[in-house]
Amino acid sequence: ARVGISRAHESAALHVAGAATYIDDIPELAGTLHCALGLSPVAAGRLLGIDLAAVQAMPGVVRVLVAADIPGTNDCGSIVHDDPILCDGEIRYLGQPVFAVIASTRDAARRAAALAKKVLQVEPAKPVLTPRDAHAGGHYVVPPMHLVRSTSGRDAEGIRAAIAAAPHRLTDSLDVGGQEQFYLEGQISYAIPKEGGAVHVHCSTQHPSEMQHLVAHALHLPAHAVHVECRRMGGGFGGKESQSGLFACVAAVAARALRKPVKLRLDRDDDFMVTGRRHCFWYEYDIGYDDEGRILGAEISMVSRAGHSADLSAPVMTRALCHFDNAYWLPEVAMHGYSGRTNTQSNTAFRGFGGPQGAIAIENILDSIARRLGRDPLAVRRANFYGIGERNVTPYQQTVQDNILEPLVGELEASSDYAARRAAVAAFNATSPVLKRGLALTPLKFGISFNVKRFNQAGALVHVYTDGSILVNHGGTEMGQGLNTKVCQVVAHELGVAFERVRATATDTTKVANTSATAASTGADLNGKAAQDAARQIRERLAACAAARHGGTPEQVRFANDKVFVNGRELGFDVVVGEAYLDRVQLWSDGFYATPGLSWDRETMTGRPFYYFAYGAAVAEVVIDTLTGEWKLLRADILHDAGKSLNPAVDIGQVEGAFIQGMGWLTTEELVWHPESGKLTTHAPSTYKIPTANDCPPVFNVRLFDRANVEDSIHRSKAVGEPPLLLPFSVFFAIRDAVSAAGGHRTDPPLTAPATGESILRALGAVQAG
Ligand code: MTE
Ligand code: LUZ
Ligand code: MOS
Repeated sequence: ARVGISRAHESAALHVAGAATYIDDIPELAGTLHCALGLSPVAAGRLLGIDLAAVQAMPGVVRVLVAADIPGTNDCGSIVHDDPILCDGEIRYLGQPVFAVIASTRDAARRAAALAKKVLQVEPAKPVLTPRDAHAGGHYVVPPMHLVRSTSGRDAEGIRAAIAAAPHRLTDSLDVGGQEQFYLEGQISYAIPKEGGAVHVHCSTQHPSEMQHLVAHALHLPAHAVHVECRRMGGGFGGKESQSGLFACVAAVAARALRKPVKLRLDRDDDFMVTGRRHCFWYEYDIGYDDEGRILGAEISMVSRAGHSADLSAPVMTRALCHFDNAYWLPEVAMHGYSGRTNTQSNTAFRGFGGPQGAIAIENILDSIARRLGRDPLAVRRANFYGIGERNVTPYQQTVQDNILEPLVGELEASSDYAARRAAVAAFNATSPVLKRGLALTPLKFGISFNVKRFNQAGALVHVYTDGSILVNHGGTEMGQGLNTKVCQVVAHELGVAFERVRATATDTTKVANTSATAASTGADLNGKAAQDAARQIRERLAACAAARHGGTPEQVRFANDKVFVNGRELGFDVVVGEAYLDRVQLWSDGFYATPGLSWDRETMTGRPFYYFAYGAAVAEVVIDTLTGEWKLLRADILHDAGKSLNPAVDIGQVEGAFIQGMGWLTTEELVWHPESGKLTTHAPSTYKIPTANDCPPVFNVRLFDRANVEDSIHRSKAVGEPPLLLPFSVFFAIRDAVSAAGGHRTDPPLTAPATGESILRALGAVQAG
């Protein structure tokens, strides 16, 4: 078998040797010019004019481009087309690209672009900066969404009455911050003009087909004249799903205008200032519950900070609403989602895509209910779990078919020694006045598929050469997650050959057309199936050819261990391939896959948006210093469901990475926009703190829950890219537990995320006062 086994990332040796080619490593063609963007110094207003001559006069400057120089459409919007490439007169946020400088060197381009502060004549206006202000003014990037479900046939009004009639009631609000993707390779595009006005763009992107379309529209070209290519990204995390578009378009417009290759590579600070990130959310909720902590009715409003344009904010909000249930059955629920329009960067996809923002709200609610009832939060969580055969329909009407919450959580509870450690934490806290420990177990359920049905398709192309080596190309992109490794494993398995025979090449719009973003964790599910389809067709042709030559039926021919077994004989794979070539058999094939069974009604927000669910759970133990607000993660235990994992080593890497990344979101990564100017003040690693290797807990037990997917996914595996980002909820709620302990568990801490030192001290102040 070539699947189900751990093997190193296909580029691991290149990564560690510094020999993997990223866009900026591609040898530059003679005559290559460099681009930098002039950014708006104000958050809102009108652009009255630009003193272009001053920029043009800077050393090394070849040309300055503005919106009017774009030959086609000035738009790089994803789904909704409301996103100008360069400012069209209306200033939407501080950091918005207004002009592009093309110069002989990158340094010269950047120096000239920095003149933006002086050469732009603007009439500033008062910016709308927070979700609260956007909501108060009714400013949204897409219409509000409502998802209402009642098992007793009530409407939203009736659900409100049910909440009011419940034995207990919880009315509260919560703030959860956004998060910068912080891919190590920043946004970059390198555009090369081709004959007849065509263009070839090397772009660090999760979505080459979208880049192709955006560039085609910007240049007013048919799609066939735009070639987009990406061998790998140095991380994407959702930040290169749509937002690589602006840079691809500017580089392509410049290359076309100057008939020279043009590279646009963002500086880290500019990357922060120009591009969006995870949406911060503000929630207000009203919950009715019983003595056991079971939720009887829930109403919640979620307001996100969408930024200046729609981008992916609508599907992000949809996923947030479809993950408010997380692992729990809600008999009566009314949810309202508002994507607030603000004069800030346009927020976008980030690992989890709204799912984490939806689910953390209910985890906060259950944690509060437990504290109010004086029960262990795990008992309250369990009391609300989805059932099997009953209490198993989600608010959006999808039946949860594959519920493994109880066995998974039970196994983790035992392996992490939860009960004994709960007692040990209590004993520690009883004698420790300053340091307080906290413990939490949180579960997750995450829906797999794009919640936009049409995106759930993929294509692949497999070539077998006459020497028996195999090249696979598919629509997915490699961003470090190991997609190419998995797809190569699938192809090697299908043809019964050694992994080393198979090579994956750059994602390329001229090879597989009309691809979807590599996103929603579906990369291996979709492209693995498409590549399997292509490889299977080649195997069947080889089998027919071998049987014709050597006897027996094609069905009896076996492919394994790099050999072909036919009519009692054992032949090398390359021998059979060579024979097939002589017999004029087609040795390459395309493959295609579309996820079955999906449906979604946008109006009623009901259907089956997800092919299946992935599950997981984590236990975290922390200690906080109640004088300084400092904290430390002492131990984390994780049990995560990757189905029958295609590659356990890669999947465990994804789980560990997502856990630490999500922990950063919920603890140290804080975004601050200046309340008057609207300037993002945290725009570099000096002021924005992501976790490092040192932040891994000293005890970090990560295991996969080895059980086949009930759906016919690729080799019964499950998608693993995003779901584990919800595992570090355990860290946040362990901190909340420790804060609560400082108040003698009498009150429910108003802890906001990220739980920075300041946030912890504020929450401590409240519990100690209460
Ligand atoms: N892992 C690495 N190393 N780098 C990344 O950029 N992106 C994540 C996840 N894991 C990412 C990653 C996100 S946001 C998604 S949607 C998935 O990988 C996409 O890849 P997949 O569908 O192949 O899992
Ligand atoms: N839906 C989704 C999407 O669930 N995840 C995504 O990444 C996505 N991207 C674009 C549109 N819908
Ligand atoms: Mo991932 S946020 O779906 O790119």
